[in-house]
Amino acid sequence: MAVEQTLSIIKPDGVEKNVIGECFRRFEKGGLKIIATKMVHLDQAKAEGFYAVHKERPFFASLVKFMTRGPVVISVLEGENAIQKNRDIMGATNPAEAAEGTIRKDFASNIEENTAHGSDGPDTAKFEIGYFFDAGEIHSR
Ligand code: IDP
Ligand code: MG
Repeated sequence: MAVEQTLSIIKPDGVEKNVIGECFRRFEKGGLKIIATKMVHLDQAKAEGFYAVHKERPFFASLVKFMTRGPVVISVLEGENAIQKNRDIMGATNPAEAAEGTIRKDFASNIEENTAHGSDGPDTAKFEIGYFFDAGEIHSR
């Protein structure tokens, strides 16, 4: 299994619920390393660009409004099989379907305000990491 990097976002609802540390603890306990992190308040253009793949979906405008309502914590996570591992730690998109002990099961309010984002594959991870971080801000170790 290869060492991978993936993009994580603790969404505005997660920051509001004050569970940044709890999410970080779960990443680290799950074998992932935080190799870059920052708190950012996304503006509309930045959020729209990030979710451009969803621009035709009915929930796009609402999603962008949610993602820009307060600060988020954006991180790069590194580890063996990091992309899938992060998605396992987050749980299913819809918290009603998320497994016990996952971030979304424990903290998400609904399918939109679902506390965490994680890249869904190697190409997406590469795009998403580059969308938020310069190479010099990432500390692989
Ligand atoms: P993912 O975050 O689990 O990869 P995606 O299908 O890529 O899920 O959707 C991106 C984000 O869009 C979700 O995390 C969630 O915030 C929002 N979203 C997805 N499906 C719905 C929906 O049916 N209604 C409202 N928001 C949604
Ligand atoms: Mg996705």
